[in-house]
Amino acid sequence: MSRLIVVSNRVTVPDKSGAAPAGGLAVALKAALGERGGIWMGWSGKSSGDREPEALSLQTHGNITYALTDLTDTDVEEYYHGFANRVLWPICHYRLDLAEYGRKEMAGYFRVNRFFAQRLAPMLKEDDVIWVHDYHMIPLAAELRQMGFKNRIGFFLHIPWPPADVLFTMPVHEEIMRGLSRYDLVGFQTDHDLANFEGGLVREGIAESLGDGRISSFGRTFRGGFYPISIETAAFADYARRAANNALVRRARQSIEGRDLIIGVDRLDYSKGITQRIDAFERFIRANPAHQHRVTYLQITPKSRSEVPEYEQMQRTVAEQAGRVNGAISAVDWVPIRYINRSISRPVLAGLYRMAKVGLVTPLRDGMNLVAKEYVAAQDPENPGVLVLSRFAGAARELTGALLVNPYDIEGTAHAIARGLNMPLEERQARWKRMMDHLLEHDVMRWCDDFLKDLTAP
Ligand code: ADQ
Repeated sequence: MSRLIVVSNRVTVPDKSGAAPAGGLAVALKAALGERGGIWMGWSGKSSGDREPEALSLQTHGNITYALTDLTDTDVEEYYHGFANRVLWPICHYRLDLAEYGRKEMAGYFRVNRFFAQRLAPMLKEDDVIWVHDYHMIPLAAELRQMGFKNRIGFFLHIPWPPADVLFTMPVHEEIMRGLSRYDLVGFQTDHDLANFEGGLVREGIAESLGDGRISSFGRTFRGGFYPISIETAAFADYARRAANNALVRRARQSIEGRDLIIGVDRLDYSKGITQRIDAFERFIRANPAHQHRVTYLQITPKSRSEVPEYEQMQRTVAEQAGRVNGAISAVDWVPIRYINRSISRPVLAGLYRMAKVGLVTPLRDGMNLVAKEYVAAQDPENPGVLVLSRFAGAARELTGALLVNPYDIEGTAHAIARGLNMPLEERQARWKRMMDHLLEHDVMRWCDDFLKDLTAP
């Protein structure tokens, strides 16, 4: 079996004990790398200031080598904050209004990808299979091809791919699409993303669909496919079952004093629809006086990308909004919204999901959204909660037992919260079982195997 080389912006390096990393993606990639032996390369997350980064830092655990590089301050600014997070992220999440184009940033993005390719090249063997992850690394295959590498190279995009009219607002859209055509397999989360990609290329007259996922474009034939990412379903369910004994989960249960729990868990990001969700919760409370005093909405939201101005602004907006709603509808003995800006360990998270009667997952746009899948996996089969899910999350294509909502429709979401809290047990069980059966079969290992099987197919 050929070695596997994984390249992604950030790398999950095991701690000194070699313990399994937290998070399904890291677990699945580590398993795939362990089976074949290989390298996981990416950015260390550190800056070398204005000096050229030193040689790769290599750490070997079993048959996996973790290869990390620092980046200069300028690289971090242009490639990461500038182009990846302020152009590609908003565009792929349909936020034309937030994209900030700058020639410097675009050039920095392509330059850093060339740098990654140059650092990776000396480690590559002829029959290595290379799997590149996410929007930070789109031009990597083109760089490697230019250096003469003929290896199988696959790409998986974790975020959505927008329709042509959105994508084409980006000045370098053609270079980006040419970059994707240098892979052998380009994987998206859903059939919608794949259709946007293929449709955009064909509409521009720069590609031909050859059927069966094969696309001919920029002088090459490659394949497109969709591979919905998932979680370690059985392991997560197990965490949740055992979480009843966790001291923090027990204290959380006591503290809600028998009220119904509604939970939201997201990185603080404008794509996640947090402000619309708080509005919907307020609307629900005002429209349903019988639920006043009887529900607690727990929103767990670790800060992310605080260096990017839109995110810094959002931190303030959400905190103010939660404060304002609490000020308006709390009583002396009831605070409806608990808003937490911290990361929570996975076992505790699993226990909190299980306690919640409603899981609110209402992004305005999301590649997949693993929180939706984790919420389902964590439920008690005898008494499962209800998932209220945005139709604009990739997960909505699979989780058909959820109450699907349009997150822009505040009243509709408020109505779904009420429906979830009042849903009879039998209906909850039937909806949950449909989703759980699907997730047990389609877990993250299956996602990884499916992608690699197609990438290595003759
Ligand atoms: P993200 O945008 O980060 O991922 P998501 O899929 O929801 O979004 O994954 C978030 C992960 O972080 C979940 O596993 C969740 O449990 C964890 N998490 C969130 N808040 C937490 C907290 N307070 N404490 C601890 N853990 C927390 C991107 C794309 C998604 C896609 C994934 C994977 O934007 O659409 O599903 O990659 O491909």
